[in-house]
Parts: sequence; structure tokens; C-alpha cells
Amino acid sequence: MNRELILKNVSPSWLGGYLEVHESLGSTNDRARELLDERGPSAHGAVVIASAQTRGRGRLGRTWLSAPGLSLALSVALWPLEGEPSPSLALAGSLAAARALRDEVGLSPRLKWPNDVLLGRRKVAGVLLEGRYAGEGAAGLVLGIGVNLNQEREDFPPELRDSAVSAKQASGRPVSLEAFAAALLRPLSGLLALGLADPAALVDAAASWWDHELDEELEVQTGEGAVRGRFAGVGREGELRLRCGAGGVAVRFGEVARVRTAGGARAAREDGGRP
Ligand code: BT5
Repeated sequence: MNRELILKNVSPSWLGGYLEVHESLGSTNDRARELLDERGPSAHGAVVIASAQTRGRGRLGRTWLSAPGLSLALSVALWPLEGEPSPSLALAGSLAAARALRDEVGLSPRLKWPNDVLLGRRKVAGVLLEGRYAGEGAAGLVLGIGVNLNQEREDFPPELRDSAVSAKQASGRPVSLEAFAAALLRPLSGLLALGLADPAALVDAAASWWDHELDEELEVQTGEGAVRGRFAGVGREGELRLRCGAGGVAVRFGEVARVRTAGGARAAREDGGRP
């Protein structure tokens, strides 16, 4: 991957003023965390990009797989000025990936709570927000985004072939890694700034991108078992709000395990995300 080609397509901003581009790394989130260790607050806005990761990770110790030359892993080191960061900041990553897939590739991605980006029913990108703790509280954050760009079905392991998809599979044409990295950094800069200043504004910005329809029945696996209810939106802190009978619940962490489809609009989106 060519660093200059990426820089040619992004205007200078607080984000990416320091930019590292690697062919392969263990995890770009680990490298961004090292930058926070080494540089402290001045690492704010530093970006690390790799095409492949040997130890890419998802939430809860899960694995994120990348394919050398075919996918993009991008992490941003952040040093928020004050307070505990809101989990909704991760939305800056998924929304930026969705916008880049729309603007650079012409696709129609949707967001699956909390942070997945889908094309049709399959996952094209995932986001991992990690805090770095030192002493009393948070001392830096790392936002990592992984996007499947040019994989074919066989490039995914068999167990992911029905749940993962690449931009190329959905659009039918290859995507330049450098052009996509630039297309991702462009919206990310503003979305991160917005989320750091006002996390609830980020939730509002994502409102029209959810794959879940209002009142659609969802089942969510949480640490304490399954919760079922009708989608009532995403709250100010990024929590999933469900209507259950006369009451409601807010789910802060979990997997939307099953979405009941009622045909119609959802079925029309089964085409892999073409507009
Ligand atoms: C995520 O976790 O989706 C967060 C992924 C974040 C990856 C980025 S890449 C840059 C930075 N550096 C890192 O090391 N990580 C971040 P989660 O919601 O827990 O989903 C993980 C699950 O997604 C796995 O258990 C698989 O089922 C599935 N998965 C793994 N690789 C995939 C891929 N390439 N495409 C689609 N699904 C995948």
C-alpha cells in the first residue's frame, strides 16, 4: 500500500497528520496503543493502516480476519480531553465506513447494532473501540475499523462465507485500498470530532443508517441471556432500546442474534447492498 497515494486524497486535518502505513501488522489497534504509550496526548489523531493483520481482533477476544492485499485495517489513536468516553464513539467508525462504501464504491450499506456494517445480510466491516487505562482512569482510546474490500468468497474461511462479504463481491469491481483509505478518513475526521464533542449528536447522525426498522422484532443475546423486543431506536449513549410489552429495556452490550423478517423492504435488500 502506498502512503503518498492515500495522502494525495485527503486534506490535512487533525486526523492522520501522523500516518503509518504497513503491509502487515499484528493488530493496528496494538500499534496505535503503542503510539499512545510513546507519545501521550500528542498521539491524538495518529492513524495506523495495514492491509493484513496476523492477530486482528474483534470484541470479547474474538478474531477479525483480514486477507493480505485484499482488506483494510485502520486504527486511530485518540486522547479525549475530558471524561469517560461514550461507547457511542464507535459509531464514528461504522458510519465513516458506511459513507465510504456509499461514496467510493456506490453501495448501500446499513448498520447493525452496535457497530457492524452490512451489505444485504452480510458483514463487510467491523469496529472495535478500546480504552487504554493508566492509573486512575482512561488515558487514551483506540478506534479500529476493519473493512473487507477485494476478497472473493473463497478468500473467507468456510465458516464466514455466508456471513461475510467484501465490497468487490457486492459491487462487481475491485476497490483501490489507497482510495478507500482516503475515502474512509474524509468522513471519519468530522464524525470523530463530532462524537468527541457531543456523543449524542453522533447517535443522531447514524439514525437513518440502521438496518433495524422501527417496531421490528429483535432478539439480542446479552451477558445475562436473551432479550426480545421491538426496536425502538438507539439511545443517547448508543444503547439499543427495545419495547417489550408495555415497558422498555435498554441493552448496552449484546449481539442482535436474530431479526425476524416480514419480507417486504428487508427482502429487497438481500441483493448484497447495491443501490
Ligand atoms: C468486530 O468484532 O467486528 C470488530 C472488528 C474490528 C477489526 C479492526 S481491524 C483494525 C483494528 N485492529 C484490530 O485488531 N481490530 C480492529 P465483533 O463484533 O466481535 O465480530 C467478530 C466476529 O466477526 C468474528 O467472531 C467472526 O464471526 C466475524 N468476522 C471475523 N472476521 C471477519 C471478516 N473479515 N468479515 C466479516 N466477519 C468477520
